[in-house]
Order: sequence, then C-alpha cells, then structure tokens
Amino acid sequence: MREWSVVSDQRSIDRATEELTTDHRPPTTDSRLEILHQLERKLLWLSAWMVHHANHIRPNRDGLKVGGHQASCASVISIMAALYFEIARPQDRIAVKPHAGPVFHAINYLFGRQSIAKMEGLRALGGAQSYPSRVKDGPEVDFSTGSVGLGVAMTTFSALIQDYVRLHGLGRTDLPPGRHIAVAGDAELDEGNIYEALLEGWKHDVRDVWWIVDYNRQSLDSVVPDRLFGRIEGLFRDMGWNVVTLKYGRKLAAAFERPGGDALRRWIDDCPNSLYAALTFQGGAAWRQAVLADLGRSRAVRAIVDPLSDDELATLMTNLGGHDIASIIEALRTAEAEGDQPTCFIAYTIKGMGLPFAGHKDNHAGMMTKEQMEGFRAAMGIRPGHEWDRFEGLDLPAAELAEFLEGCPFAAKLTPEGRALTAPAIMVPAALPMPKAAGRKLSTQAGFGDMLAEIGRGQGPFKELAEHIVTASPDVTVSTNLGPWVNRRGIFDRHTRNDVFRDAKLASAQRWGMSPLGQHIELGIAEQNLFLLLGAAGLTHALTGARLLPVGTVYDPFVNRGLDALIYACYQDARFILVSTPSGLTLAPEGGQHQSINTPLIGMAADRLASFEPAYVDELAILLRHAFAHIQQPDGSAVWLRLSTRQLQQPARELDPASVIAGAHWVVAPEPGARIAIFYQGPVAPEAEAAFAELRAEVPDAGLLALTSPDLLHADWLDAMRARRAGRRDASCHIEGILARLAPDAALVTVLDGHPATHAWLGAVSGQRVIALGPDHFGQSGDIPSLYQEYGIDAESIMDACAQALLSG
Ligand SMILES: Cc1ncc(C[n+]2csc(CCOP(=O)(O)OP(=O)(O)O)c2C)c(N)n1
Ligand SMILES: [Mg+2]
Repeated sequence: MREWSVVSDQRSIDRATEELTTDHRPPTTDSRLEILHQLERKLLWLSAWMVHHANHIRPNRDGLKVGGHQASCASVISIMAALYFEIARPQDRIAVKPHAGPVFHAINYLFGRQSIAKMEGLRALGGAQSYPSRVKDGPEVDFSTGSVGLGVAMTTFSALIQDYVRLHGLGRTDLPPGRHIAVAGDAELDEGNIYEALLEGWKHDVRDVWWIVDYNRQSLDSVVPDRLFGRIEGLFRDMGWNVVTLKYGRKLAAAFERPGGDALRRWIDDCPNSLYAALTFQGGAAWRQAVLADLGRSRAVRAIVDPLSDDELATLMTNLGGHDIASIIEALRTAEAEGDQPTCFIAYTIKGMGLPFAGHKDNHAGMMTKEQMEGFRAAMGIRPGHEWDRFEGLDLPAAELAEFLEGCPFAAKLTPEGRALTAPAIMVPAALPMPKAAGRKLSTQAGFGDMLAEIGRGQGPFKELAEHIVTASPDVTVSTNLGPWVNRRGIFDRHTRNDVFRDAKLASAQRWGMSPLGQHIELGIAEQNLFLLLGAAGLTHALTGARLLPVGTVYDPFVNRGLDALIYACYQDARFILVSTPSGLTLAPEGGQHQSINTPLIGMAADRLASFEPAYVDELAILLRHAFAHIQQPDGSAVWLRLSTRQLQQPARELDPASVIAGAHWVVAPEPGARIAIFYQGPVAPEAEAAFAELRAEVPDAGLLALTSPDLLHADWLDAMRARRAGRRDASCHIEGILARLAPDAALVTVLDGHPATHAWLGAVSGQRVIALGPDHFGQSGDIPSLYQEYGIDAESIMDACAQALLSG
C-alpha cells in the first residue's frame, strides 16, 4: 500500500483553485431580474416554436407525428433560466430532463452555441435531438438524457469521480471543480435507480450535487402525491441531503402575509389536485368563483381578490415557486452559500405554464394548434418571418440583452476550447505482464486478476498505466479476482479509514484500507450503479480533462440487471472496460439464475461497445492490452471482456495479436477447400478440441477456429458489405478471409457457452452451412460435464453435429 500524502496535495490544489472559484458573479438586482424575465419569455417562445415548427411547418413525409413536449418545456422555463443565466458556472456539469431538450437548445442558441438550422431540424435527421445527446448534439451537452432517472443519478457519480480525479491529482488542477446538477422531472423520482444512487452517494459522502425537481404534477396538493413527496423528502434527508421546497412564489407569499392571507393559503393547500389543475386551465374567472364560493364571506380575502382583474388573479393563484425566478435564484444562492451538501430542490410548477393548455391533465404530449400558436405568437409580439430572431418581441434593447448574455457566468470560457475538455492518452506498453501460464491450469478470470495485480505493482513501464486505472465492482470484487489489485492500490474513500482487521493483526487475504488515494471504488450490489459509475468515469477526459482507465467487474448474468445504464453509458460514448465473469453454464453449480445465455448477443448488438470472449489467458493478455488502448482512441469505444472461472490447461504457442483482436484465429488451419471446421468461443475450448481430434481422424483437412469476438467479426463484415455497395469492390473483412480457406459449401460447426444465434449469422457470410451449438434454455445446477451434455455443448454433441453435417453435406 502506498503512503498517503493527500493532505498536502489537497491543500495546494485548493489554493490553486481558490482564486478561480471566487465568486465574481453580480447580485441579482432588479434590473437583472427584468432582463431575466425577458429571457424567460424568449425561452418559452423558442421552445414552443421549435416543437411547433417540427410538427406543423416542416414538411411531413411519413405522416408520423413528430412530437415534442411544449408543456414539459413550459414548466421548467424559470428553473432553466435561473440556472443557466444566473447561477451556473462553466465548470458545472448539468443533466437536463429529457423533455426540456428544446429549452436547452434555445438557451444555447441565446449563448451563440446553437444554430437556427439545428433548431429548425429538431427531431429531424441532422437536427437538434429530441433529448439532449452528447454524441449527436455536441459539446454543450454534459450528459445525455432520455431514459428517465439515469441522467439524474449520473450526476452523483460524476461528482464522485470529480472528487476522485482531484484527490489523485489527475485532472486539470488549473480549473475549478464544478457542481453536478440535474434538472429532473418529478416522474424521474419514481425510478428505482434514483434510490440506488442515493444510497451509494451517501456511502461515498458525495458532495456538490444538486437535483432540481420540476414538480409539475399539474397541481399543488393531491393528497397522495403530497404524502408521497413527504416520504421522498424524508428519504433524501436520511441520505444526508438538504431538501429545499419552493412551493409559492413571491406574489403569493406577499398575499399570504396580508390579512386573510392565512385563509387563502389554507384554501390553496387544501385544494384538490384535479381542481387546482382545472382552475389553472380555466383561468381568472373560474378562480374567482371557486375562491369566493368558499371564502367570499371573509372581507380580508375579498380585499385581496376583488381589486384584481381576472388575468391578475390567475397570475396570483398560479404563482408557484418554480415559476418565480427570483425565488429560485435565492434558493440556489442560499444553498450554494451553505456549502457542498447535496441538495434537492422541489420546485412546484404547472405543466404548460404560460400556454393555452396550462394545467390540463392531457397536456403531456399535447401541442398548440395552429390557431393557438397564432394567438401565442401575437401575445409574444413575434412577427411572421422573425420567429427565430434572437430578441424578437422583447421589451429591452437588443444590445442590453446581448451584453447580459455575454456577461452570464455560464457564458465565460472554461478553456479557450470551451467546456468540452480533452486529455492526452496514457501510453500502454506493448505487452501486459503475463502470468506464467503455459502448461498450467488457469481460468481467464484468474489470469485477469493476475495481470491486473501485476500492473498494480506500478513497476517500470506500467507505472503510469497503473496510476490511471480505476476499478469498481458491485460487491463482487473478491469473487471476480480484483482482490490482489485492490491489496496493492487500496480502496478509494474521501476519508482515510483504517483496515480494522489489519490493525488488529487478524489474518485476511484482503488488505482493505480506504483512503483518498485508493484506486478501487467499492460499490453496493446494485448493478445499475456500476454502469453509471463507469459511464461517469468513462467521460472524465471530456468533463475534467483527466484520463481515467475505468475497469468494472460484475457477474456476467447481472449485466442484464444494469443493462439500461450500460447502454446509457455507451450512448454517451463513455470509455471503460467491462469484465463480466463468471459466465454461462460454465459457472455450473450456481444454477440457472446465475447462468447467462443472452450476454454474447447483447455484446454484439450494443453500439460503442466492443465485446470479446477469450478462451485462454494468452488471448486475454492481447485483448486486455488492446482494451486499454482502444478506450483511449478517438474512434475507439468501451470494451467488454466475457470471462470464466473454468480452469483450462494453457497452451504454449505464438499468437498473431491482430487476428485475436479481429475476432478469430485458426488454431489448426484447414487445408484449402476443406469441407468442415469446428469454431469455438470461450471456455468450451477443450470440448471443441476433443471433438476436433476425433473429427481429424476421419477428415484430416478439417480446421479448428478460435472465435474471440463475433461482435467485431460481424461489425467488420457489415462494414465491408457497406463499402462494396458504395463501390469499393476490393473491400474485405477478417471473417471472409477465414472462411475462404474452406469449401464454398463447407459445414461450420460452432459452439459457445451462450446463445447459438451468436454464431448463426456466419453462414450468411459466404453461404456455408452453420450448425450452431449453445444453450438456448435456462440453465440449472450441475457440474460442467453434466451441464455441457444436457445443453448439447459437450464433445459428443459437437461430434454428432459434425457427423450430421458431413452426412447431409
Ligand atoms: C425509463 C423510461 N421510461 C419511460 C419513458 C417515457 N417517458 C418519457 S417522459 C415520461 C414522464 C416524464 O414525466 P416527468 O419526469 O415528470 O417530466 P415532465 O414531462 O412532467 O416534465 C415518461 C414515462 C422514458 N423516457 N424513460
Ligand atoms: Mg412531471
């Protein structure tokens, strides 16, 4: 274990960033508020117009509703305006609720970071994405959103990783750390992954996270949601969060202060959900009738209500906290001044606020009609043909508005290149340290553990590599063989904590002291958290300017448990190495719930994730080395290694790394034109070898192929076909070269411990016949021989398949 010198390191980092973090932001004066109100109007207009344009103005070729969420945008306008125009700093990283995409695009447009063409193309190919996307919308998006709940939780992990980077002195120490902020829809808090993240965040004492909830459940207080929210609030507090509720705006708060105000407040608090929504939709006259029906005998209440016009009364009664930008700014500033405690803001809002369907229960996917849009346009003062003009219809001089926007804290340049950072690649030595394997029995999982432990020594050329690796595991650290690495590099914790067992000199294989310099992040068992963490860690180069090489381990079947978060991480092009082990039937006695069948297919179908399954440790060494390099390449991707606990006798041989990485290599090359070959993937290698020995006795020219990545073979094949269609006739691919050694009508008997469809496509490449073996039903407990026999992947089954192929060939 290394010595911790974190305290002095930390002080110097803090000093360096102190000046940068000093708040130079001006206080929110009345004149700033006046401008902010204008910009709120602009965001409301632009977001509504963007959706309207996409649905009603742009030609529609397929008759499909384009969609968009004007009501969801409208409810969050003031929150977004307060955040982006007044509070956020360029170093802050923000996840915007999916349905506020158009508001987000409009804000960037006002900052000069979004084009009209993109906004005109909202939801069209090449246009602005419906939900903010890092990859498709570009550098202004910190976190993609779309699958609700994930973007919110992601901020917890990105904050944790930011701390990790700072405490290890890896990031841009010249840049101040940011706050990690989610603008969340209230329904996002229904997602279980939110609570998994809350628990994990508490364990890791995560700081600098804000979740601002657009609480737009159409009304104030339905009994059920309100009581539910009380519960949720309690949960947040139990997890160490501060909770700030923004229920009423300043107008209502002032009215409540007046004589009769208490009665009015009680009336609103008690107003049923649906009634509040309906009255909001109906407007001032309906409000008057309803309030006076109950409180008309109170002179004091009448003194509040009677002088107001219908419009003024409607404005007062819908003056919720989340629509009062001054209250929002004040709440955010107060929380900021109080420090770095994670804070949840519950901002009451009205869905569709400011639009004709405000409060209507059916407004989620509702859209203004053309007539309603014309009315809205007139109210906004927008001339036809000037819909996209930056300051059209606003009451302040353009120069003043432009100057304000330029001076917004968020508009400041974080670096000359902007907010999207980069980090140099870490050199990966030409070969990783290989355990002495040849002739020994070893599993790929054990080989992985040995290699990482060896790298963990940080010797010679591996020093830098070791320093940039961060590992994580959801409670399966030891059982995925990460233990020796962790013993060398320690567990990360913002606070130093001793290993009690070690201090007491109690024997244990694990030496698990925790400190700010540890390099393993130990997670609870919730797999989604692993993938959100890998997602956050896999974006550090862009978010903090530090290069991390994240390696996460998990049992292969439980990739399914975190799958949405895994896809989410890949969707944003996060770069990490996923090691899933053990896998398949081969983990035998553990039984069916632990025996993955579908994961090889997931590996093939997941974009921006290159998946591999080595059989032997020499292949793994090549692939793991490739993975460390590939995740750092601009056109690289995340990498998935599917491993096993089955110990195999390791061969002594020379491999061609390029073939192993390309996805297949001949173990025994067939004679040209051979009629049959056996292809195997992963730990079924001995069965394939045994069957091959028998086959060879009858068909001496047969071949034996090791498949290390159907995923890459398949992708490469698709690329080649696309290239040929595009006219590049000489385009070829690795699998075609391999199959060309065999007869055009050869039989390919394929086998893996996974779904046989993983290989079935091989027959389509050159028209050869495939007999694909692999389990296609749930597994069960057993030992390897009995399970392999039961599910038809033992040597005899492979031989039978060969015999069938030869007979029918
Ligand atoms: C995981 C997931 N499930 C379902 C959806 C479909 N969906 C999109 S928005 C939404 C409700 C959003 O409500 P809320 O978060 O309150 O946002 P609002 O539109 O009210 O601002 C649902 C169910 C989704 N995007 N992601
Ligand atoms: Mg909502």
